[in-house]
Amino acid sequence: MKKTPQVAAINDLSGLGRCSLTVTIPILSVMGFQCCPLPTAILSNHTGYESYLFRDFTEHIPAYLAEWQKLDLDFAAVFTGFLGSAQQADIVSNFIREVKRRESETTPLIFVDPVLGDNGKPYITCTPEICQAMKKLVSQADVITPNITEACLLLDKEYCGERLDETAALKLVKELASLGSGKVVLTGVRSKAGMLANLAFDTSQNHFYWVEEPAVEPYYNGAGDVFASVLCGSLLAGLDMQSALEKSAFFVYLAAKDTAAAGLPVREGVMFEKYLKML
Ligand code: PXL
Repeated sequence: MKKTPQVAAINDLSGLGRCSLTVTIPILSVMGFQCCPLPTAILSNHTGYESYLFRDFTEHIPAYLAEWQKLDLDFAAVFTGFLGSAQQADIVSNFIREVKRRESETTPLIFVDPVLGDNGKPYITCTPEICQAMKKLVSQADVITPNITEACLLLDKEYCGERLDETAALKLVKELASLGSGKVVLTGVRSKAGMLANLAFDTSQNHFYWVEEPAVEPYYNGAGDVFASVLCGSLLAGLDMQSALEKSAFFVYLAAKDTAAAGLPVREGVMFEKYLKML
């Protein structure tokens, strides 16, 4: 019998606020993957709340990975998100190199969500050193999924706002592609009034993809993590980029619409649970 494909999910564990591992684990699981978490940090709740406990997990990661390396692991993908320290980038980068080196039936997908900030500002724990270190992971990725804030941080550019037309968005994704990842997905583009676009550029095919959904206001914390998790699962399941983008954007749209209708606090994230079965 074939075993369930494993995905190493390298991200923080935030107890409240639906983001990172608490989003990626259920989504990848329902899509048929065994999600193997490596926590980068442990938080009581994400950094969008006024107060939270934050414990960086860096010092434990080498020993954690050493245990994994004793086991016969064969990851179908490595999914990375929020880093707890700049040092983690080196450790995770070595782990990715190791996963790529292993003999396997299929080439592992290296999926890097460069979680650094939103709305023009870095998250409070994302120091300039972490922003720099994230470039290393981006250069090893097959797919990256920055929002516009993260795109500007990765490119050392001044924040250009969320409203971009197709020409400006294409220019930005091509610049991001020059950082080394094969496929660049740019999320959260305000394309025209009332619409939210997610787009992608595939370097090897020189192809540009564009998917739009009605924008749901407000924009919920962790919505990017939901989008990236569905996209990763969809690409792993063999969907082409256009279909994978459509599936991920539609899923976030439906769940966010429900969350807005229920009038739930933005910081609690997207109420996606009841939609999981459609994945
Ligand atoms: O959703 C991005 C994210 C991930 N992890 C932590 C965060 C945030 C956004 O605020 O605080 C800990």
